[in-house]
Amino acid sequence: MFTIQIRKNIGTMLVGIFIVLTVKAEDGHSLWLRRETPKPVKVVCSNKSAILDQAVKALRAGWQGESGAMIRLRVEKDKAIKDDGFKLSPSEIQANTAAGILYGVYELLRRQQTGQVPENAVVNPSYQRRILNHWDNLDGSVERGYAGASIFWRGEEALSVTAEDRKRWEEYAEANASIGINGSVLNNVNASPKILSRNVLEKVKVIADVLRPYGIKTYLSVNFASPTILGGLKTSDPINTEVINWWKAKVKEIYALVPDFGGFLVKANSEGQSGPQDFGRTHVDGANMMADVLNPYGGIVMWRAFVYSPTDNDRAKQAYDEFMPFDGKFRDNVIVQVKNGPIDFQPREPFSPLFGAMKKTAIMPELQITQEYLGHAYQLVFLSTMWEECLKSDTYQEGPGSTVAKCTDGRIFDQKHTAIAGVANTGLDTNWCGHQFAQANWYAFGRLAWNDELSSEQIADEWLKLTFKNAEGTNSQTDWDSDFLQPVKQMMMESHDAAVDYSMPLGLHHIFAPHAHYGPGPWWAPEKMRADWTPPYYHQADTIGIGFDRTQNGSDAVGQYHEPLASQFNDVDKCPEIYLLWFHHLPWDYQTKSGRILWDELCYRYDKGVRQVRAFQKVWDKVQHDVDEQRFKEVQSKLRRQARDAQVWKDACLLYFQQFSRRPIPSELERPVYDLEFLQSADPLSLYK
Ligand code: GCW
Repeated sequence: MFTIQIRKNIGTMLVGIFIVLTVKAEDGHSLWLRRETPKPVKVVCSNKSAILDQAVKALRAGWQGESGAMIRLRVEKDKAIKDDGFKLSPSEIQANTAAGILYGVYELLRRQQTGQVPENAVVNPSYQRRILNHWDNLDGSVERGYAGASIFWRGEEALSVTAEDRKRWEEYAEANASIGINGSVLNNVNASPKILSRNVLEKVKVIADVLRPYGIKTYLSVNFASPTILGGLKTSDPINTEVINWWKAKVKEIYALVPDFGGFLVKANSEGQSGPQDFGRTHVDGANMMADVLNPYGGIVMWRAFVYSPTDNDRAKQAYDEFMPFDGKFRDNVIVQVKNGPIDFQPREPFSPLFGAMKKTAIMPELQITQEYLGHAYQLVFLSTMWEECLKSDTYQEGPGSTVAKCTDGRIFDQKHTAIAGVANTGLDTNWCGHQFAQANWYAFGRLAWNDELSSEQIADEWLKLTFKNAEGTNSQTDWDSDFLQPVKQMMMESHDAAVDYSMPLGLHHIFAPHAHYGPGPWWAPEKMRADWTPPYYHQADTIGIGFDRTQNGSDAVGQYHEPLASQFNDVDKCPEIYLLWFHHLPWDYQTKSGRILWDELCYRYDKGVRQVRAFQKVWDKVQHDVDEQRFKEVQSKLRRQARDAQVWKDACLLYFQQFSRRPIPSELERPVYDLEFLQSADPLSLYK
């Protein structure tokens, strides 16, 4: 009887162990770092440091190469290796820096996991600084965040750090390191001056200490009026000696806590934020003052060019008009941070004309990973194709081939620092990003920041393999490539164009319902509202036509582009159709490339976008057997909502614009299902849940 009891217990234990081993939850928390059981590997490392320890640990935890193989990690300078790049061979990773070794390790593991043949290679980063900008507020909220509260902050009064915080920051840091991200700005560009108060800085130090072993530098966004608001000075005038001394003391205090602190990110004289202009000074005065203060410590200033004011000047022209006269006047540790497009992270914009035009100023592109204008965490939109489109756009500034990438990554202009920023989409949600597929955008940002020539297709391919291959509870691996990888990759590749089509096709932009920037609001124009904060300013629809005239006869925004682009954008026959209504106001019966008149083409595009999302639903349902249950259901449910909301976009825009075009929706297309009155009175965020 005794033996029987023991047997029973062992039986129960075995069942228990079995369950623990097999049901590791696929909730998305492990991101693209889901791990197979590693094979043994011998690691020989030339030096010792916190970052190298991390590299060794990662290699052991993820090794999928030959069992018992030996890998040497060697920090030794080599001319072919740039910055924190590395040299890979089957048995060795060499780098100039410890961080380079860490990136080499992750590259090797990625190649193993995605089935790439490990080849000898020197792999160098495109940008030196590859930075996430967190729009996280000290109270724990995240501006334009859709994945839960801040991973860094939960109130000025709650600055304690728990073991759980540390664990999450470590996971966050490892995820970043694995894709080459090496900087984090910990707080919102709409910066609370309190970020620089002593007790908050002490927490910054703790965070920086956690991120450092993963090669990540810490940066802060600062409020230009801090000397007044925090320091009690009468002014924050950048040429005032007391103000300069205040910044000097503050920067000294920061470096005492965080010796490798990266520098400041500044949103000045933009959307109500204080800046040097409040004191009769210029962006140059403000940025250079901070740059001089940071310089002795090796810190940099990232000064944003996102500026526009309620003038008659076309909003799309303002950043260029304001910043071009300053070219060559900034210190060499100032980098001007420029959003990808001239307006504001719209679903599709032409590249900002500042890229390549400021030839004596370091410029860094700012991309938005969080999907403020592209469906929040409700919609599956792979942003890599949009960023690739921007980075590969030819500015012609230094002859053909002067792409945005080349103009900013140091290949064309000799600049001391190169950098790229992405506005993060992380939060406390278990899966970090709200939507399982939004993780792909974080991943893609890191990969493009590392290599701005990578194709989105390769990025999607890698991400899908790392994120979904051998998903828990699935076993149909035989045709995984053709059954899962190919169709899902294609869906990702088409998803941005689809979102543009069902929301703002043919160059339309900023026709959102206000504030939330989620649903349609082309009609929204309250009296006394600043015109450039209302959609009619951007679409300009009337009974004659639609679109913003930015030609030479209009606002002449085309004139900010280098030839041949200026002429190309100016000429309606040559303007790429994706930017048609961005640059032109055209009659409803204008003949588009398809042979259809503009109104009909608009109807077709909206309809196409909606149909594509319906097709995405089918693609996803078909791969059910290749995805674990939780992630399958989550994505399935979000795609349903995306399909409903795409329909709302189509109906709202077509029925609204139809009042001007006075033409029928082509009879072969699906009819609207919502009434315009209903959509106009609805709250776009709560309506379609
Ligand atoms: O995209 C707009 C957002 C603001 C944001 C601003 C900016 C942080 O609507 O929420 O503020 O741009 O980039 O500064």
